[in-house]
Amino acid sequence: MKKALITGISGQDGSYLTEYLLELGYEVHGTVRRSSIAENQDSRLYAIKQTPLGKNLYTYYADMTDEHSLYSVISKVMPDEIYNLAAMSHVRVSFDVPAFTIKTNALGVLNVLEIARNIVPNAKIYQASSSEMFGNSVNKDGSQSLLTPMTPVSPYGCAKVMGFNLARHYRAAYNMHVCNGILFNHESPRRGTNFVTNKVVTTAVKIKLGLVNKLELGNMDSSRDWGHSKDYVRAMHMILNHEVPDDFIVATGKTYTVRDLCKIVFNKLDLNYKDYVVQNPKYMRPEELKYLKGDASKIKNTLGWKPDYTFESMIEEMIDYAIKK
Ligand code: F7E
Repeated sequence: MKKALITGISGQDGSYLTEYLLELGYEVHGTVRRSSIAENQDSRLYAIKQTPLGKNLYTYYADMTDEHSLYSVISKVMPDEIYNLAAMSHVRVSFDVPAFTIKTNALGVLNVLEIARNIVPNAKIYQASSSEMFGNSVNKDGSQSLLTPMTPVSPYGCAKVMGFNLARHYRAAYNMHVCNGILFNHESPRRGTNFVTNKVVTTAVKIKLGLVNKLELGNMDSSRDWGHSKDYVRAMHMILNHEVPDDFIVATGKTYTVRDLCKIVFNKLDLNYKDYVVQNPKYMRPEELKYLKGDASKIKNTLGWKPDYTFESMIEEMIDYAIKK
């Protein structure tokens, strides 16, 4: 039985990746951070633990900034594959807690790589890199590719650039199997409701049910390339199991503004977003990443990856889930 270790297993991607790997026959181990609300720590894993495959799932307390805790877990599990997903993942919040973000998202990567180099040098390591690394760089054809300059516009983006470069450095310097997946935005019903897709979906559903009467947003003109987390965790596994360690972009190649998102979600509920959406400066960022549209041709051509979901089918799944909830 192959052993995978997922840092940040309780997040959106961690939970989908857990299901995917358990179904492939892996033993899955993961780190969770202590939170004052016990139920929040592993709520996304609760249902998985109840299934027959749940017996092959193990979780441990650890923190990316606490190298002792990472050392304990890695030396105990001795994983064949490490998926480094743990991060402070909210870009707006990274402006409020910049040092914490850098410690977690950049130095945390160093902790994992350095411990792996000493204990499990042959483990395959996946680093969760992000389209936020590109900042406002756009190629002439209107996309971001592997050659696009990285000019991050947030503490989150700056930290992710460091993690990306550390991953490449450990691959080159120590001949380790370390890969970067540069993932563009990816969503699902399990997305936190403080990210824009699920904020729009859950609030629009509440408006439809008469529970609230407005939706407060920040910048509605920024554009994002939104895919589905389930498709993207499948890509992570493909990237890691390619015979040569390498870097890949995972994206849909389609882009929508936040305004388009509102229009589509409210239309599906027979509502007009203009009647409910108001702007609140509280949700604006000191510097905004304006436009993302990823060029995923390398992963499509080299590994044969393609998404199962469309933007519309993803939004419909999120709306259905919010209504049931
Ligand atoms: O914002 C705008 C906001 O927070 C998307 C993370 O997974 O993807 C994610 O980062 C856009 C931005 O995601 C609100 O200004 C307007 O332009 O959903 P988001 P993000 O910042 O793109 C990347 C790839 C990651 O790696 C990150 O970890 O929506 N926006 N009004 C708003 N955003 C939020 N959250 N809330 C608003 O009220």
